[in-house]
Amino acid sequence: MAILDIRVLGDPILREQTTLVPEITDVLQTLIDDMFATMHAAEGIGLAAPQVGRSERLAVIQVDDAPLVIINPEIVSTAGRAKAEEGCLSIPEIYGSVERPERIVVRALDRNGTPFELEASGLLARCIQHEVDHLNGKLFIDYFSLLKRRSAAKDWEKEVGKYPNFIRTLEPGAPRPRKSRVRGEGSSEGAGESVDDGAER
Ligand code: K1U
Ligand code: ZN
Repeated sequence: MAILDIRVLGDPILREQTTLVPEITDVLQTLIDDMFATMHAAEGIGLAAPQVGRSERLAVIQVDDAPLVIINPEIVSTAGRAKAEEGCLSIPEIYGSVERPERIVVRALDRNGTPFELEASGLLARCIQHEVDHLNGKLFIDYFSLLKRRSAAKDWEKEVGKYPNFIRTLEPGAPRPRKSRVRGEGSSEGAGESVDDGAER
């Protein structure tokens, strides 16, 4: 299995729409295996194809012991609202609270091409929505208030230089540094640039 490079904020692929997967091939199975290996190496709980430079409508998720593959996913119903902190493997060191539906039903194909429907709540529901957003070119920072986006943009300016050509190369076995969180709504900071990757939203 290969550990793939992760594209970070500024790479245009993160803002592109994905393409429906027309058939399950051996090449796709290898991509799925590599995406799981990459997600685990990055200590994430999800990873969508655009984050590894691919345009297939596909994501892998592992919130608990059960790995989940969603191919051509559709969120068919939602209920409730919940706010919780999120991070993104494509925007390292930036965190923030996002309000989303608390419960969802997702319809997708599994890695064998078999259709399924899954009811999810809590962190699993949040992660599925975050990954489906990736497949639509949307990022969790898009939900931030203007003030918070500006603050996150300042923080990202300090980080982005670590990723030449917007590529994050993972070193196998190396622990991921954890530090700052995005400041809250009440922060006095925030008069900087917006989190600008050139995308129109
Ligand atoms: O798609 C990604 O960028 C992966 C992302 C998924 C995700 C995390 C948190 C909420 C929703 C979706 C991550 O795995 S970020 C790293 C992480 O493990 C994490 C960060 C904050 C809270 C919980 C987990
Ligand atoms: Zn993400």
